[in-house]
Amino acid sequence: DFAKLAETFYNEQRQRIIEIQNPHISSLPNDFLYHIGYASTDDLVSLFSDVKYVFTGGSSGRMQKFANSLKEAAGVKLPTGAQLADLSTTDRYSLFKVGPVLSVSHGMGMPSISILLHEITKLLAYAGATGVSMVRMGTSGGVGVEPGSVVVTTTAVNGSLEPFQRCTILGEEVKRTSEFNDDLGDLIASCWDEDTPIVRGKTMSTDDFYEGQGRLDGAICDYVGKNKMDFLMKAHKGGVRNIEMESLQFASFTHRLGIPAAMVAVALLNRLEGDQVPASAETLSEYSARPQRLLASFLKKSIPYH
Ligand code: R2B
Ligand code: URA
Repeated sequence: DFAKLAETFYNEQRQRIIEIQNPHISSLPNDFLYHIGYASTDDLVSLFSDVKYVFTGGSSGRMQKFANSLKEAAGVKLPTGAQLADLSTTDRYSLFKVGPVLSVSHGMGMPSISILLHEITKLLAYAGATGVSMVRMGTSGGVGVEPGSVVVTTTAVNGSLEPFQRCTILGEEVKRTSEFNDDLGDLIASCWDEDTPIVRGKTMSTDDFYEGQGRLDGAICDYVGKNKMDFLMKAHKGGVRNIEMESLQFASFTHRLGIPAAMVAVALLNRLEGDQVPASAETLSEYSARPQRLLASFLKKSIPYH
């Protein structure tokens, strides 16, 4: 149950500092975190040393709404009339802080979330933050799950269904493991108390929404419906329950640095039944509020363990 698992998890994490694995960094007189608009010589300790969670999702509007919805769970009460400000000084990413939580947008796709992860991680390392966990919340295409289901990822797999990311670095291919932290995933999943389904499973992460995810409705398609279904069924048989575009990068980055991370995404549709995202704006917004409610409930239960 939550209490027992949380006790163990937070005992292990509480003292952990963020270790940047780059020997060159320490010789920089100033490190400009260009895309979020901070520098290592800013007073990052007083701004960010109390951060325990980075909750990140694609769109800035959603992350702002989410930040506002977390005030109660985070035990934060703003003076009447005050509002959370976007702390990013650029318009690439939005960054909101609610007590121990950073609610930050990452844009779409792995290149976008990669830049954010490098800079937010350095920011928190410079700030001296301890015991930080990271969670991506998002939307996805379900594979053999009911639309509206919440999927908490075990392992991210690439578009070839392999449990690692292939990165090209200095012209060479490097493979990085893309596992999430199981305890964090279990803790989060245990907080769902609604009747709609929640599942643990693998997430396939691709560099494209259309051909990369086996859709038949892009502007280019050189395969037929049977090829698509064969592949999706193979993915499903291998344990894949949803498809999106960032978890592989997110898992490989956090795994490499030893930062506990989890990934929570609602399935907007079941890809075994179609490709178009059919639901009304109202349904879509209700679906995408599910990961938010789950994380708010997780946060509320977790605060006493910090
Ligand atoms: C899910 O939704 C977006 C594409 O529609 C992408 O950011 C993702 O991972
Ligand atoms: N996001 C994706 O990447 N794929 C989907 O099918 C839905 C949302």
